[in-house]
Amino acid sequence: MSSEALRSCPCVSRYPANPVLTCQDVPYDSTLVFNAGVIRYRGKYVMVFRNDHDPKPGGAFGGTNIGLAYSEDGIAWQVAPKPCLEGKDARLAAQFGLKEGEILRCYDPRLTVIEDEIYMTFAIDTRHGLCGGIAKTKDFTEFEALSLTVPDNRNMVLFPEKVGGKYLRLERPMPVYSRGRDRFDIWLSESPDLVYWGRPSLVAGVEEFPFANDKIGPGAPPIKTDAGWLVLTHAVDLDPSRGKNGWEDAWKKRYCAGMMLLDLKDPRRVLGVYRKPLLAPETPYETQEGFRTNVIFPTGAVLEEDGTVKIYYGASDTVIALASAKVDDLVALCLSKEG
Ligand code: BMA
Repeated sequence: MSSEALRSCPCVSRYPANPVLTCQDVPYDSTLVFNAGVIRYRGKYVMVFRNDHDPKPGGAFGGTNIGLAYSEDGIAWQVAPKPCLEGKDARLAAQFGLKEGEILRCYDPRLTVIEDEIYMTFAIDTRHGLCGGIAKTKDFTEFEALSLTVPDNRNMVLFPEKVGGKYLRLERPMPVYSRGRDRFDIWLSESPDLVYWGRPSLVAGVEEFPFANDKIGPGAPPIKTDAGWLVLTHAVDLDPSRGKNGWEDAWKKRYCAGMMLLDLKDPRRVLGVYRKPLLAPETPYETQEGFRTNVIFPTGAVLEEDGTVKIYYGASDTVIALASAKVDDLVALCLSKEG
């Protein structure tokens, strides 16, 4: 695929004063603040976000942790004084049944409330591969680790309620050995208890998203609508001719936000995929100013009572931005043949 210009869907509006969170808002060591899980819980908005700090030459970072922030309106955020999860925490490794020092970092958190309990899913880089973790928390000070995938799997999101008596998650394994290169798709598995997961099914392949040629992955946890489960995704196209971009020597990918609608009773069944990007990188904070430019990575979505969906996304792996759209428009686009 060539680097043709991609445009965001006219149904979505960016918050004019974006970004809503940057490293300047963080009262501890922080360089890049991005990829945030967001819920509305007991009258407040709660956010967990990826925080990379201590930049090294060549684009690496000395540390990554998960930060925590609260908001009254989902727009103005107050960051808690300390990160809420450090991957190097020996207790966390032990809870997952891993040796001390095995976890290198935790990142890209998503939040879901199920039956009034808070669950966080996140990527875990270990010395022996990249896994997905699920943990439960009451107050973001203590986490109870519930489940760890085998490598390589990440971008896990939980459905906010059981379907057919089972907990469900979307996930994105990375079958490099068998697929030969990045060619990654969205899968679903189910669980009786959030600990044991099985009965995996392929939900959508990258080829279903015409503007992607590389990989797709679940973005925010599914939103329940009358018409089906609305799922925001990321969708990536790769162009080998792309070169220097942002702070990195070379960056050949472009991440857009996409979306699809899954059947309410049988979410393994796709009712429709929107065939164009929901959000494509367009603004300076998405295309020019960041560490790794041309990245829109949606990880949080909150459905408001008036039918507006607040969409939180990492922009350029550097800041957190907000966009909004009407849920009915998003559903209609997933079901339309447009594009
Ligand atoms: C993915 C993850 C995300 C990141 C994205 C774009 O593979 O590492 O954390 O936002 O790439 O760089």
